[in-house]
Amino acid sequence: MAEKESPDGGLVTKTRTLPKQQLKRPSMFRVLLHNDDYTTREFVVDVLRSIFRKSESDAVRIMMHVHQNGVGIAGIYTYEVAEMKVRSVEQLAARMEYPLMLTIEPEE
Ligand code: TYC
Repeated sequence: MAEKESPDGGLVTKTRTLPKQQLKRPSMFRVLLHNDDYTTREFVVDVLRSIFRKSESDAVRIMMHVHQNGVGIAGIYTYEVAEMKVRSVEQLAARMEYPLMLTIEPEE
């Protein structure tokens, strides 16, 4: 940062936008899947496979975890991607009239 005399005799510090900001890792967010009594197991597995790109065995494991514990992690994404995934699942669930609920929470 260069310092020089300003016309009135005071010191002026020149500033510039540092590229550091752009290089920082983006904040990441967990998409949480919540249990309910009406959404079918098959639908939850399908959603985990199609929207969250899980393998069949991971999808079944996550669905069973949520079924037994009430909540589980569907995936971890930037906020924009997490929001888009939640919206996609909400549309699919609404079409089937399932009350499936998802939430987004910051990692850490
Ligand atoms: N509890 C549901 C049932 O027994 C299955 C289910 C699992 C629903 C996970 C939602 O996020 C969920 N049909």
